[in-house]
Amino acid sequence: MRSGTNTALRPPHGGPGLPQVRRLVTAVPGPGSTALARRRSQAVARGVGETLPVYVVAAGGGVLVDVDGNSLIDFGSGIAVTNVGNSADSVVHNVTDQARRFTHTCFMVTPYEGYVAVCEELARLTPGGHEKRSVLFNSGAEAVENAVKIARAYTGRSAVVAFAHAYHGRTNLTMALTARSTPYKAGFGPFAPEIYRMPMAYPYRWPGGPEGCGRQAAGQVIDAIRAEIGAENVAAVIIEPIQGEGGFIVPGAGFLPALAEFCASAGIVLVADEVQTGFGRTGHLFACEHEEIVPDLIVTGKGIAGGLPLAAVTGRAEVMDAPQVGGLGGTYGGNPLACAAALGAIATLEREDLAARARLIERIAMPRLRSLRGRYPFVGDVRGRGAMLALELVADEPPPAGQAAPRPDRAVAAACAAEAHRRGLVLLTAGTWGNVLRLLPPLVIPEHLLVEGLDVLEEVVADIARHRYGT
Ligand code: PLZ
Repeated sequence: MRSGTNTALRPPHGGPGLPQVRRLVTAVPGPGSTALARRRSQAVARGVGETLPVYVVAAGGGVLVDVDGNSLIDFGSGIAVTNVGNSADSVVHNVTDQARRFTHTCFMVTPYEGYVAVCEELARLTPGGHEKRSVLFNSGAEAVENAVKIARAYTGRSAVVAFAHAYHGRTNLTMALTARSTPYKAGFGPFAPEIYRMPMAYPYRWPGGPEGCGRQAAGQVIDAIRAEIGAENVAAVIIEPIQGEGGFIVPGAGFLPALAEFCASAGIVLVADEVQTGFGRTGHLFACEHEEIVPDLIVTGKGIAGGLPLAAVTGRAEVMDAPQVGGLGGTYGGNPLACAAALGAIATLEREDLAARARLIERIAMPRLRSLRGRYPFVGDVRGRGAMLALELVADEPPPAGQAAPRPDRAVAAACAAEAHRRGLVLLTAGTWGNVLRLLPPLVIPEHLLVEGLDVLEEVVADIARHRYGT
């Protein structure tokens, strides 16, 4: 063991048995993490960002324990991955058991049951009673790319429509689909062609106000697709039913149903990217269910496998079966350990009705977030569903001419996140302008820790208000 790792402070295990407490025994980051950060800087490429440089040695329930013995409240779930909690018992059991049997064969060489079982579960759980097929991958980005391949193969068309504020990944095609330049795209072009970006139904910033936003935005998008691309040239419309990295934007009511209807009438494959919203996160198993839309293809990842790398494309059998034999795949896609983890995570989600837990988290957190908006003018908007909630922070001044909302304030969001980190709360930011604080706790977070995390957030917002605005 190299310097900086104090083994005496390491809990023997993570998982739900870890003490569910916020406990700071050093500054955050402490000396052990700081030593590891020095090693990192000499070994890891600087392009890989980091939110909070504490080095984790164990995690479970609603806490992350670092190398210095600090126990932090987790409002990030590793970016919406550990919905069932870190090292959940069912996941650990299934993965351990599978690791003892075999770790890899490649499903394209000699298959195994776990892959088939995960695809059966996806067919059962995703929206729509139609016949479905699935294909498994290693990451959300890889799955999104393959959804586009499948839609193009099925339609024989090439254009793909994506939206303002979208995030779909960091590979070449998914960078093209992703809206934000820095840090995701700057310097990495040229990007894949035939991607068209349309406005998003963003209620808080919609010029005509939130009420008409969904309907008006859908009208604009459909007109623009017809006039500028030609609906008959469009293979796929891809959308996050609640935008994630773009700032937890819940589309104005009616936007998704209108898009779904248009796609169906124009023979366009509607792809829902539920990589961040899926598996109970928003209070339903999938966010499409809130507006009762049934996408042709649904892309999942993150929460599917309790922390192991797995992602999928699931959809209508006739669409999914369009690519030729051998046209889809990859060495590791649907790796046996990841499939075993997914079967454990899915069983836990259902057995413990974690979608209902997400709704409970919303019921506890939302009123407190709303009261922050009532008290502090720089808290501009409060939004989200289930355990995917956010505060959009803005300048304490009127909206610029012609705009519906004040200027985004990235600095105040960064200050709040940094202060939360110092107090032992792992809190992430998001948004095209980096001005959104997002809450993504594991769905299994104990209620007392959720409340304590919200207390910390409230204290932080109050202190920042005092320092910046003297209120
Ligand atoms: N689609 C909707 O949220 C990943 C990315 C963080 P991968 N979001 C977190 C970062 O900075 O890289 C995401 C998503 C949606 C696709 C993806 C991509 O999933 O598993 O990261 O490839």
